Amino acid sequence: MSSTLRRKLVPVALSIIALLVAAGAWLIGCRSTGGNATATIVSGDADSVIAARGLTPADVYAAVKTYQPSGKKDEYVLFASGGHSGQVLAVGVPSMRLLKLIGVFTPEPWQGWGFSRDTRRVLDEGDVDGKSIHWGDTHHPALSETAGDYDGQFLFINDKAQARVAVIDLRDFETKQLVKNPIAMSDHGGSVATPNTDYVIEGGQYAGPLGWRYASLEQYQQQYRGMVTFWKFDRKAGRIVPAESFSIEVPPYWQDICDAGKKVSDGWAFCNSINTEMATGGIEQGKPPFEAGVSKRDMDYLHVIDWRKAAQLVAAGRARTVNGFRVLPLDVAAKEGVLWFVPEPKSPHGVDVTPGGDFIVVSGKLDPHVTVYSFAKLQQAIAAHRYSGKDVFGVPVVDFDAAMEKQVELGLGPLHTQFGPDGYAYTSLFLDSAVARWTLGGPYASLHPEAPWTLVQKVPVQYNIGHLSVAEGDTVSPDGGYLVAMNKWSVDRFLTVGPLHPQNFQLVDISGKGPSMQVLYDMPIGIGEPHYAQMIKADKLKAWEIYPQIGWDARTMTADATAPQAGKERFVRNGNQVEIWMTATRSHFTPEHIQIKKGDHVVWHVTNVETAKDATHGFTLPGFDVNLSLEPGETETFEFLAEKGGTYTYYCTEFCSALHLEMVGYMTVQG
Ligand code: K7E
Ligand code: CUA
Repeated sequence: MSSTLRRKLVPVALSIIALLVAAGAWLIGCRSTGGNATATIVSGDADSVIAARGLTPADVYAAVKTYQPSGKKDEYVLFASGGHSGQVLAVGVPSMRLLKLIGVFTPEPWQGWGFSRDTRRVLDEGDVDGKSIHWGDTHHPALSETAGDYDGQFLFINDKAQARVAVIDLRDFETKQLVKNPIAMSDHGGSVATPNTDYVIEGGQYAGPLGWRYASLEQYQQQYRGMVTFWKFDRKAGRIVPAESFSIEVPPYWQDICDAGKKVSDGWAFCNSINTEMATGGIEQGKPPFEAGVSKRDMDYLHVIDWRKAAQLVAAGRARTVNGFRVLPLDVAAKEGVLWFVPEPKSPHGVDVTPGGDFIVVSGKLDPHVTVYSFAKLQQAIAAHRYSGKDVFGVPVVDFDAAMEKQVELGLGPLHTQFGPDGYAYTSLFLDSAVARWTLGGPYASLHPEAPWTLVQKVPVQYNIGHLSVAEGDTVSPDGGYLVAMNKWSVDRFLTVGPLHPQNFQLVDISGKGPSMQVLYDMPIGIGEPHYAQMIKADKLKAWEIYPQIGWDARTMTADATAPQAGKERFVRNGNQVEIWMTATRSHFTPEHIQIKKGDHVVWHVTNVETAKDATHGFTLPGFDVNLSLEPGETETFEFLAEKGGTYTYYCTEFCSALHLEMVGYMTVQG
């Protein structure tokens, strides 16, 4: 609504309200916040509230579709990237209630994430050249998969800024590992799980000399490179194994998004690229700026990768090492049948494999179409050497028409595509601010009455949608029903909270057929900026309600035999080395007095010995940057050097009981 229009409507709205109040209507209150607030403080029956709030039948439908009666649980959990907050959001769908903000690349004090010795050690695994980096730019979460279906065990997410990947264990929703990519400083095409989570794919973004050593931009074509990394995942250990992982060296084309093949295309990976121009910018020297240089060509290259073949070549010793990491050289990848290119239009962003693995859908930001490639045609073209040539690095370029199945016109700025169970595809339209529903052809054509490869409906979203996520939408058997649009702007949708506006998740009903999509719910998120999300059926998650044993170490996911236990609390001094074993229960710590001396080095363990669900205790030692979250059974450790004398009160930071304020102790440092 324009502000002029708003100014005109406010007095009108106010006089209507005055009329209703004067008439003794049930409207007993309203707020005005610049003209677009509807009265909410109304009493009476449902019909009265609907009338007073001016709700349309569509509004009422949206309300009853999303409302969860108190105590009722959601059907899906959306794991959404928290963008440059470095965190992950877990959101219940369809209620869009925020369940948890999982600390990943950034310290998060409520969870004690980064404020104990061992959580800090995990964060430190992401150090870059010995420097602590305590934030990340999270883009693409990936749930672990078994036979192409989300299995609810692990979640992976990348940090675009530093090319790192995190492993989150979904038994306790905590981050267990960070790995820093040893050969690249930025990533984007990840995280993507292969259909059995043998590998987690991390494609690069901005090219650089491998290992980010120095090389002049004059040497861009000779020295700069892209990469696609395959991190080996050990499901039993719940860890990525860098020694069994490898990268493929690729040209400095700025790889963008990757997806893994599935079913018929299992064993393959597909990545966009955006800078086959190899533009190097330099606007300040009168050269074309990156935005012009990078989007000069009509076509960039979809990278087609046979990763099983790459793994075989690496195992056979064909890799070289960069920073101790195995890298399959570009010339080997090009010659030995690992890497092909297919032209893709125009400033591509988004590559998504259909549930059967049979088509690869690519969007070009500057092309109103999505381009659909057939995996079968691609294979035939490769087998028959139907190439339009080679790129300057010797990589064969598959003839566009030989691999292309269809181009479907959808609208302006198509980005990402997801799939439903019914042969529908959903593509975000960034410039149109809309979600397009369209029909797949080929083996999916019989699933819907409309013509194949046809736009069915565009539903407006607010505004500038990036990714979208359909329930189980990245699996071999999507659920559909709900779609979440992740929008970059919200401009006029929410109360103003300063110039940094909330970002907006919108829940879209896709349960019907044909042109029946409807926006159900707006959810501002308190952090940003979201990129991708995956939505899993809630009953696939087998999260623990409580740790299995007292003295549980959430980093190793085992009981720690040396952890403090009730009745065995102690204080041990060895010269100026002090070690403390403390327990927490409602509503006291044992011990309550800690007396140390200036110059002591202290190692302090605390176990929450509770066995009741949700009986979490906090522990803070003020002035020492220590804040623990001790879930029932959990043990944590912190260390510090007592550099000066003083008196400190440690206390429980969770309001755990009526006598929570009394859950406290004194640490005196003599000296
Ligand atoms: Cu934001 Cu997938 Cu990083 Cu598109 S990406 S929006
Ligand atoms: Cu324990 Cu408050």
